[in-house]
Amino acid sequence: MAFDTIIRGGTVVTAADTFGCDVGIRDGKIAALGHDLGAAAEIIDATDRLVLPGGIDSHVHFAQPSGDGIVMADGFATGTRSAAFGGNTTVLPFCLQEKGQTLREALKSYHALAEGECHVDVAFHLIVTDPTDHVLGQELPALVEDGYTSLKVFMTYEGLALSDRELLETMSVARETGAMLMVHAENFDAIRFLTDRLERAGNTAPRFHATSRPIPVEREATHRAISLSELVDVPIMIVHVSNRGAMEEIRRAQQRGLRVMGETCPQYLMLTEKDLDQLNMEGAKYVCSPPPRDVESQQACWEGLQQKVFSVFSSDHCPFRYDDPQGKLAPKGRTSFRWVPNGIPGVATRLPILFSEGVVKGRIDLNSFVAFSATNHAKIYGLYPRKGTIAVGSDADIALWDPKRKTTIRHELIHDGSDYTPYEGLEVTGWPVLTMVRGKVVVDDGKLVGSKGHGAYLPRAKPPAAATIR
Ligand code: DUC
Ligand code: ZN
Ligand code: ZN
Repeated sequence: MAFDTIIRGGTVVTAADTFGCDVGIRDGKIAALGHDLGAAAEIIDATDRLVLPGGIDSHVHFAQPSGDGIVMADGFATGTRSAAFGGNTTVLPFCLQEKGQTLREALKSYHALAEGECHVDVAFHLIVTDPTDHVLGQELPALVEDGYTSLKVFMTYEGLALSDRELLETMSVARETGAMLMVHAENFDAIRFLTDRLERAGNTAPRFHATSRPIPVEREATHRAISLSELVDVPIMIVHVSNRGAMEEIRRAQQRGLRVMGETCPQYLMLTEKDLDQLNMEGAKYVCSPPPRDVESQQACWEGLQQKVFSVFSSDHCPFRYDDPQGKLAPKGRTSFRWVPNGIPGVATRLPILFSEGVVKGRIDLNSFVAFSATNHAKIYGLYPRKGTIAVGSDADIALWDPKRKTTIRHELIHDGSDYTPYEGLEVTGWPVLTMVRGKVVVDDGKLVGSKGHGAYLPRAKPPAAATIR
């Protein structure tokens, strides 16, 4: 038999092209694209289906420590399972360095949690919170060589935020090692100032989470991150951009020739701060940072995608259960929004939302959908061309989509560890009906057919996008 599997009769879509063709798969890789490919052990009929590169979600959080008494709703088993149901074949969760911990110690614990648990492939970004001389001088350069070729830094949060000096030092190491640097851009002091003032006035309900981190907080930090990266001459990725001000900062930097990239997420296209303003604690379901803004900000994020100011669309899946004292309804969170765990689930809904609201409604074309959902993630984070496209020699990571299927999003379709979806009741057109990871079908027509442990850890190359031009 020439092939293990042939996907027959579908329309293949890459970030560049759309064409009718069969896909021959052997040993987990794409071995041929063409017609009349001959025999295979298994034929998958893709008539009326789109054959897309499996989604790559380069911004998810699984099993991340999130504060006293708070437990993230997904570990690697449920998180990667939900990812597979959403048409994803690779995810990039974060490995958080806790204060006083070495990066190697942090990695050891995340690898132990992921080992044998994953349904889709996984690679780790590092989060540097304690940039000691040892971490920056020795550990980080060695880890980049070992395939951990991206890291995130925070400009806010107690225990996570770096000072400007620390940002510059960390950026310098990213530059010298060729790692991709991701920045969470919000001004810590401004948030603390506003939060204290709101609490003093008794404004503690979840909706004040949005009031405590308004647009200037994000815009200023985005501007500062860009300026600091310009001083060091290092490419950066501004993650989870929520509004026009921050988007325009990135656009201006790009127009000046700086290599500043941007990411936005479904919550900034679909939610607004009104979602946080609900009876009792219901608004806590939508507490994430930066917060959802308003309709004009949604429009700005669409423009950022349409005009390619943003290069990736990620979920920022950061799930907590709602009806749970270890989640959104933690006792302290009832006393103030300050203590409500930050983050919302979304790894399974990212792509159906972008497909329906973007492609079906004519805001972006199908090839851009593939670029935002897979190809650009692979290119920017050192996985291309093994991942992120449909080409001979690439891994057979494929999602079959029914572009016409109408679905009402319900939590029972999500298969994560949370107990709600922020998009409950949203009607979408287009749905991933089969997900294949390295030639093996893991989700077929709403059923999990793969098993834990098929997902592999992926060491990554240095991203060309992060290479310093000397
Ligand atoms: N930043 C993230 O990237 N995810 C969740 C919370 C946060 O602040
Ligand atoms: Zn962040
Ligand atoms: Zn995140």
